[in-house]
Amino acid sequence: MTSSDPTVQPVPASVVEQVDAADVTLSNPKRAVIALGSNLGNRLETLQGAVDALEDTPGLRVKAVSPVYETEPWGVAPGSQPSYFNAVVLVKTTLPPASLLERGHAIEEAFKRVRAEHWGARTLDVDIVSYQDVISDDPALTLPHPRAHERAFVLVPWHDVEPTAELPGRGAVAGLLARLGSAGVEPRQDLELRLPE
Ligand code: PH2
Ligand code: MG
Ligand code: MG
Repeated sequence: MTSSDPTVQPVPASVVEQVDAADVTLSNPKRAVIALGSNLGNRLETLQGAVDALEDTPGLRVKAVSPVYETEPWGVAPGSQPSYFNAVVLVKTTLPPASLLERGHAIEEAFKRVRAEHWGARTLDVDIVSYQDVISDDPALTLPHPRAHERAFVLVPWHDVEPTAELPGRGAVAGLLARLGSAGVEPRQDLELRLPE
C-alpha cells in the first residue's frame, strides 16, 4: 500500500491536535536535566510547584524527580543567606533549549523571583544543567551549565536519579563527585517531592 492508495485517508488535523494536547507521546523528544533551588519562603512547596509547572508545560514530560537536599549557599559569605533546598528533575521534551530556558524563567517569575543581586537569595532558581549532549557557548544559554561540574548540590541529586549520568564535555557525574565530595549537601529524608501523575 502506498500513500497514493485512494483507500488510505489522511489523519484529520483535529485528531493530530488532540493527540498533541493529550501529550500521550512526544515525538523525537530530547532529554534535559533541570536543577531547582530555593532559599526563601516555603522552599519545599516552591520546589514542588516548579516540578508541577514543568509537567504542565506542553511538549514536556517529567521523567524523574530527585530526593531533596538542604545545602549551604555557594558563592556567598558563610552565614549570610539561608540554606537552600536543591533537587534535580529529568525531563523529556520537544522544546528546543531556548524555549525550555524561557519556560524556566516564566516558572521563576510565577514564584515571584526578584533578580536583585547576582547570587542573591531567591524563592526559585530553575537552571538547565544539560540538554542531550549539546555543548554550546551561546551567551544566552551555555550548555551544559558552566558551573554544574563544580556544584555538589547539582551533581549529588542528579547522581541519585541517574547513577550513570554523564555531563557533556566533563565526563561521568560519579567521577566528578568522587573528586568534588559532597560537603554541605545534606539529604532531607523527611521530605519528598512528588512525581506528577
Ligand atoms: N544557586 C546559586 C548560588 N548558590 N547555593 C546552593 N547551595 N544552591 C543553589 O542552588 C545555589 C547556590 C545561584 O543560582
Ligand atoms: Mg543557579
Ligand atoms: Mg539560574
